Amino acid sequence: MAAIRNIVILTGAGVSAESGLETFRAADGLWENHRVEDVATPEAFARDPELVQRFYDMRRTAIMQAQPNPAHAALARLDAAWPGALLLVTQNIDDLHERAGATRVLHMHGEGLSAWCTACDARIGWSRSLLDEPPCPSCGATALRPDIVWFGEMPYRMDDIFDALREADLFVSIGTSGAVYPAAGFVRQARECGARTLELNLEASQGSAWFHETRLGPASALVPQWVE
Ligand code: BV8
Repeated sequence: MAAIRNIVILTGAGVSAESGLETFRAADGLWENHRVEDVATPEAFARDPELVQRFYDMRRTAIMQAQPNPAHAALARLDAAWPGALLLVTQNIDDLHERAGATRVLHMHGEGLSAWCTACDARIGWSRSLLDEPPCPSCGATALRPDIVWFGEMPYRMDDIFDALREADLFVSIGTSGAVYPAAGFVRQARECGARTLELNLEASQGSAWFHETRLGPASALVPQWVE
């Protein structure tokens, strides 16, 4: 196999499942009988901000109560030891990769522990409720929203991701159903640029056909096995 220098890793909700954070599919994509796609949208926030803020209050609390699992720890070890390029793109809004020690992390769908001031555009580390419409610490406006990429919104740093996919020798997808774009299309882009593609997941995903190799099982077992 050709030498591997540049690695792109994509993680989804499945990598945090064993940390107790519910995946989107596990709840049949439902929260309080709402489809997540109907709550995680700018339209929902405009229509019923209180509902959306409660959704993210719940997510923020769950994130703070969760601990990294062996999959996060193994990826952090790889990140620290890997001499070549490594980009850990996560669709997750939790900070478990960072709390496990990973540094080359890119949150393409935003972060649950961050608030976005739509008045001054500041991103602020935020761990408490936004329900009471607190003023922005930077500009004082009551214009804070969850720093989350909702459906219909452009994910963060797509240029950096596409650059990394073009240079990748290895693309590894961990714990994602391959249901949401543009993340679900990364495997195809990487493969078409010559990367070897590996999927580590509990079950086959919508993108499995695009992977040279798929290993099925829990991330807490598969990821340390692959990293070692
Ligand atoms: C965009 C933040 C364009 C929110 C998220 C029609 C109308 C509108 C839009 C669209 C449409 N059709 C298509 C679209 C595009 C849309 C999309 O793809 N929709 C889907 C539903 C069809 N995408 C977008 O809207 C994106 N933006 O396209 O913008 C644009 C262009 C120009 C200018 C402006 C805009 C934005 C998408 C981002 C949405 N935000 N997250 C929040 O978290 O609250 S997405 C959210 O859902 C997650 O971040 C994640 O990405 C996704 C769920 O996916 P997974 O992470 O894979 O989780 P899931 O539960 O599905 O799967 C878990 C997997 O793990 C399973 O396979 C399971 O087997 C496995 N697993 C479980 N346990 C374990 C395990 N594996 C290992 N070990 C275990 N223990």
